[in-house]
Amino acid sequence: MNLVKRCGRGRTGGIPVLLAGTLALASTLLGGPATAAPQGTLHELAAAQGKYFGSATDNPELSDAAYAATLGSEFGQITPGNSMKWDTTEPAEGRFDFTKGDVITDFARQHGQTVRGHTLVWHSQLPGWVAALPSSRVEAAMTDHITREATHYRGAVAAWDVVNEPFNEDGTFRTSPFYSAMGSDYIATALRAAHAADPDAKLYLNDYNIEGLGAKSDAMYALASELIDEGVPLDGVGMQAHLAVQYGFPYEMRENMRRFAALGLDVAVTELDVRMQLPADAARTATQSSYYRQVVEACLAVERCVGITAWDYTDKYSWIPNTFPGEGSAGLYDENLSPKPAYAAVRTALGGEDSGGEPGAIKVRYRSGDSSAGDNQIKPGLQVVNTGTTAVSLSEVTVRYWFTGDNGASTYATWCDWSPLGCATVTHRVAAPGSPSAGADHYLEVGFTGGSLAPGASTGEIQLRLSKTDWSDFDESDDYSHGSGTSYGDTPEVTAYVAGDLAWGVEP
Ligand code: G2I
Repeated sequence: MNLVKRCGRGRTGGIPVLLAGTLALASTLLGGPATAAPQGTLHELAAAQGKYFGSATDNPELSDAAYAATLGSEFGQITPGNSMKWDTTEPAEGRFDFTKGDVITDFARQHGQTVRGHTLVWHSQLPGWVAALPSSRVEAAMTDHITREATHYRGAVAAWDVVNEPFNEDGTFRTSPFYSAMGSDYIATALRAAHAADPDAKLYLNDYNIEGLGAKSDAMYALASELIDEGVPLDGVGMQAHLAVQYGFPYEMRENMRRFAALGLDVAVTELDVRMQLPADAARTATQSSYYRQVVEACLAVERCVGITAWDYTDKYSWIPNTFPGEGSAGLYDENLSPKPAYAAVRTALGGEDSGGEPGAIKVRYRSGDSSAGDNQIKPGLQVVNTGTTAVSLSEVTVRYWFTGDNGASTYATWCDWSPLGCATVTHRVAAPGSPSAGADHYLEVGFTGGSLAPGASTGEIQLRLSKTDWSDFDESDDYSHGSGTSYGDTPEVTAYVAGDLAWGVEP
């Protein structure tokens, strides 16, 4: 839904006008019920879009009646947080115990939920006896474990995280008893064993920090491509999505999902939570809501994204405080099992475009930093200003400065020369639109790794620069966004977007 009324193109006139939606957004950010959000549980809203919405759970929590009631009603899928891990299911070699996992699959059956099995092969929560095996015995132990467990849960588990967390942060394979014994072949061996035991289950590789484009997701992509080429049974990739408001939102999550989908794989968001430094405050809470919302939007935008699982849905049973002291508040519900603003944000996002979401009220001010419109560099100065009444999460904001590449190289270098935010916070790249228009066959896209813009606040000046890689000259005089003014003014020819929706200006 484009809420920006397209006005004249003059540099002084034609300031875009923001239309409705403000009330619903304000209510969402304040944590009240989203005014225009449709009825239905998170899972029902997701199911209406062809996805599931689920939660992790664990055996001790199920005795908490209020917790179990919401788990059973609001969510259409559950993942056992611990009950199907190797240390629980085969604590001693050949001694299998599926009692805890069975409680989870029973709960799911009683509540009409699907189950993601988690996890067959993982370096962690692995009983000591596996690491103590001579490497010549590891493969047989692994295939036996997979065979027994996947056979036991046949029919009760819709998808398996067959191998969990195979990569280091730099994209190299993580060392584990399996990798040490078999090299990376252990992954194909594990997938084949799982497929033999349960040919109907969807088989996944699952990892964290692979939500955006980067070295680790490149490694997962390369592995998945190779496995597919070799005919290894692989159905999907799980992106855990343990996010944190103090870090940027995963870079190009949608694009990343799309490349896995293009391999013919399903994608699932398997362990979503968004932690923050405590105490939670308004800005952190707003950023958290926007991260949750962006994950939902990414999944909705990619057909092969099958669903989202929160890890766990409530702060009451979150793993975060134990692992990251001083951090928490990562879930959709608070410790008292009350929904948080993030819950409303997820509902709004799941309700689609007509549920009252507003793209955010921002404007762009621009000045030319160029003394010459005919030299080999373009030097826009930009400011983003929040013109609304609620905080805007900068990680959702992108700005496009439109120009023509003219003759010479069609590859570019871009720089942030100065910004009071710190240039490390500012991302920049040159891209080409699907179809070029007059004065605009390229644009400089500026984004932010994080931060929040309070109502009325400005990012302050961001001094940007770009050149072609062959340093040939531009003719900026006909560029769509180019102006010659050297002091800042509102500029609708420099467009801005919030969560991908046009929020300011007029596109060429
Ligand atoms: O660490 C967060 C998740 C990252 N991806 C894989 C997931 O399997 C992992 O889940 C968490 C569970 O949510 C925690 O509940 O995995 C942790 C262990 O790696 C789990 O924590 C463990 C505690 O460390 C143990 O002290 C405790 O005995 O949970 C165990 C059972 O409550």
